Amino acid sequence: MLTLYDREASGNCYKVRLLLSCLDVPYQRVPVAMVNGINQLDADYVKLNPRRQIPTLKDGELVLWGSTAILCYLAARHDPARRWLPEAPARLAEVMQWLELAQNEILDGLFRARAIVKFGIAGDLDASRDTGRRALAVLESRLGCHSWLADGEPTVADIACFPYVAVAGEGGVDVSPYPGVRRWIAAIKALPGFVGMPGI
Ligand SMILES: N[C@@H](CCC(=O)N[C@@H](CS)C(=O)NCC(=O)O)C(=O)O
Repeated sequence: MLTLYDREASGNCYKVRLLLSCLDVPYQRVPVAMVNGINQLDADYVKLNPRRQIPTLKDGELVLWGSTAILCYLAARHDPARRWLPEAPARLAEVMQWLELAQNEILDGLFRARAIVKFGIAGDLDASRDTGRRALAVLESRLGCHSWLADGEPTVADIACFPYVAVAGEGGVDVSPYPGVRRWIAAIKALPGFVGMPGI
């Protein structure tokens, strides 16, 4: 049985829960508490994840940290048709391109703005909101004329970018000026196996 160390309100953990649900893979959850913006971790957890972050996934002896690595592992391991993580070089690279956006402008912008507003984490709120809007503009450049980020069907790119876009309003960033992004949010919510998180 897979074990996911996570927290309900964490979008990075929710990415993993969403893919696991879409793939219909069973798993157990170990909740990690946060106090004043700091994960409450014991020494055993830090051995699993020296970055002291969540999510962490355990699959037997294999331990993985970082939502991107975990999503790619799960898609490669549990989707033999490789729809969620295509193998063709150009399509794989397109997926990676959006995974990069998810780990840069989306985290530096939408994630951080929400963390500042909702969890009192330190940071520059205006700069984070500006970065978040830049991320939304990049997404809109694709989603204004395509259904999905990397191909004609959903991939881990969509799963990785979705959570902090869907809760952008919690950080004071409005998605209404981005019609392609709004349509894509609705399309993800309609996926078989979709599960939400608080705020979505
Ligand atoms: N790049 C990492 C970011 C993970 C991350 O920032 N996790 C947050 C919770 S959503 C965390 O554990 N923050 C506590 C910390 O960084 O000390 C990923 O995608 O998994």
